[in-house]
Amino acid sequence: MNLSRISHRLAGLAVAGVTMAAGGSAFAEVGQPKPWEMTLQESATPVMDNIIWFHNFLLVIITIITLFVLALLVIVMVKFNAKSNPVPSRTTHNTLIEVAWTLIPVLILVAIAVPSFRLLFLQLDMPKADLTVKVTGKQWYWSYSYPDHGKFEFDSLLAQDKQPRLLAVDNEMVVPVNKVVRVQTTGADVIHAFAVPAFGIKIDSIPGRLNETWFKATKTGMFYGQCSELCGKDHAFMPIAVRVVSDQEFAAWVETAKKKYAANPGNTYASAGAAAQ
Ligand SMILES: [Cu+2]
Repeated sequence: MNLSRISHRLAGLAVAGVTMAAGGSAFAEVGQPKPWEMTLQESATPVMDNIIWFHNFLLVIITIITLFVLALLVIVMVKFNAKSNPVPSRTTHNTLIEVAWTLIPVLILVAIAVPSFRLLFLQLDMPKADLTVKVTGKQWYWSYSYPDHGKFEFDSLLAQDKQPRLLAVDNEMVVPVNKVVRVQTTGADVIHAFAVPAFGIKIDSIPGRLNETWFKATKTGMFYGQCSELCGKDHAFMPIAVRVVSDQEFAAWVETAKKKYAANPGNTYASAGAAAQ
């Protein structure tokens, strides 16, 4: 193949790539799954940055260990089978090897434990929160309230006419960017779980209990999650949609939301449901 044909090919591929990117633009966004995605969702918080780093770090270690064990097995099968090694050695002890196979795994476990605990503390040791959002899991939708910003609560239900399919909702949870958001969650009926992959959060919403987690979104945009605890027939149809906006947009949204949800019939339903527990 001569040079001009190669460059022609490359140009063709580039055009195909651009077309695909344009066609898939509805999916090629952060905060939601992509077709043929093999890795974790792109991170939007410091906690998720750490989770991704830890995941990749473990992947390297586990790959090296697996290849090493595979190599040992292959050596044993080839070199020490009955045909090629008819008279087996009667060795029973080897101090150097025994020390090594005790010490090296200990060192590997310590190397895993240190970043693992650091990540756990990062997740569990909540920084000072800039705002609190209370999330209530219900069969089969979520309700959000903002106790720091007045008394309004609204329901968030799957929106069948919106994209992305099965993830879009009618009323999104809205939070400001680069702010520590404390999520307090509970269940009104059965156990649900509030999970947003790009934020690295997943926490059970349990009736009669208030669980807490936090996130600090460093990017604006839409981020989607799903209920992650089997909670009944419409478990798959109670998505979580979080819109991360600038401070000004958030303040404006709070003002509209206060009016919009002031007479929310969902509020009375929600409080009746909570009182019935
Ligand atoms: Cu649920």
